Amino acid sequence: MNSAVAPQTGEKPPLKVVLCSPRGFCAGVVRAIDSVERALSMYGPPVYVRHEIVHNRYVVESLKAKGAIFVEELDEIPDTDAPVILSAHGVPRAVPMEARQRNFFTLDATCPLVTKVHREAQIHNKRGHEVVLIGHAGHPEVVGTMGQLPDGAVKLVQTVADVDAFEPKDPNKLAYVTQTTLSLDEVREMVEHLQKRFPAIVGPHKEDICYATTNRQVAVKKVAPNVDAMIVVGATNSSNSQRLREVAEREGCRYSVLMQRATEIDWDKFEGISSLGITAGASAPEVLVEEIIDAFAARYTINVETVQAVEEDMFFPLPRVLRPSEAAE
Ligand code: 0O3
Ligand code: SF4
Repeated sequence: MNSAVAPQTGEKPPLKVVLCSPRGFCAGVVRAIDSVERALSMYGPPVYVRHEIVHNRYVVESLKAKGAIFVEELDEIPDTDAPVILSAHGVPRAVPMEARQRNFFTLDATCPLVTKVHREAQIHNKRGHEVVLIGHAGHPEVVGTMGQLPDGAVKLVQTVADVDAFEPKDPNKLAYVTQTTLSLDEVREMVEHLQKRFPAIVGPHKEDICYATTNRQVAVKKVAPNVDAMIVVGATNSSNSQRLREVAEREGCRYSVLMQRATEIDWDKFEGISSLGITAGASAPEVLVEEIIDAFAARYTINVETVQAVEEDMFFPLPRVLRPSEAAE
C-alpha cells in the first residue's frame, strides 16, 4: 500500500527524525539558479537554458513557470537576443563556440569548481600528460570535462577494474582529474590503484570532489549507522544525490532511498521504524525536505534533531553581467 492519506485512527507512534547538516543546495547550485532568476528579471522572458540548470524537476518547473525555456542542445533555440544560460554541470568547448557562431548572448552558470577541473585537464594536456578522468560515462559534467580536450585525449575510467585494465601511452606522462560529485571512498580506491600502477601520475593537490559533495557524504556517514532508514531528497539523474544514497547503504542503514517528493514515499517500507535520517542532494530545495518531514509528521509524533558534521559558508558570485552593481554601472 502506498496511500498518500495518513491514517486518522489511534495514537501516532513516536519517530526520531535526524536531519543531516549540511544538506541541500551548494554554492554552485545557488549561483546557477540565481543566474536564471536574475536573467529573467533583468532581461525579461524568455531566457533559454541549455540542459536542466540543476538536476531537480521542482527547480526546473519553477523556472519554467517564470519564463525559462529548457533545451538539451543549442540547435533547439531559434535565432534570438534572449540570454542563453549554460547549466551548472559545464559544457564541452564546442558549445560556447557554437553559441558564438550564432551570436547568442551566453551566460555561463557552470560551477566554478567544475571550471577548475576543466582548467586542470587543459593544463595537464598542455604539459604533454595523457589525462585520465574518473567519472560516470554520459553524465553531462563528464561530457563537459572530456570536451575540454580534443577527441580521444581524455581516457574515462569508471571502476577499479577500468583502472587495472588501463594501458597508458606513457606511464611517466600521466595525470588524473575527477568528476566533482563522486563517492569519496570509491574515488580514493581508484586513485590508490592508479598511483600504485603508475607512481609518476600527477593529480589535484587534494581532490576534485568538491567541498559540498564531501560535506554531505561526511554528514550521512555520521547519521546513517544510527537510524532505521534514510531518505535522500534528490533526483535519479543527480549524481551527488545518488552517491549519498549509496553512502548511507554502505554505512549499514537498512533502508536507504532517493526520492523527489513526499508522494513517492512507500509507507510499507518504513513500517516499524523508530528513527529516520534525512538529507538532500546539492540540487534539492529545502522546501522538499520540509514536505517530506510534514508527511511523516502526519503519521508519527516526530521529534526532529540535527546532526551537524561541518559548517559551510561557501559563496560564489554571479556571472559578472548579472551582478547588481555591474548592471548599475
Ligand atoms: O552532477 P550532479 O548530477 O550531482 O548535478 P546536480 O544534481 O544538478 O547537482 C549540482 C552539482 C553540479 C552542478 C555538478 O557538480
Ligand atoms: Fe559546484 Fe560542488 Fe555544487 Fe557541483 S556540487 S555545483 S561542484 S559546489
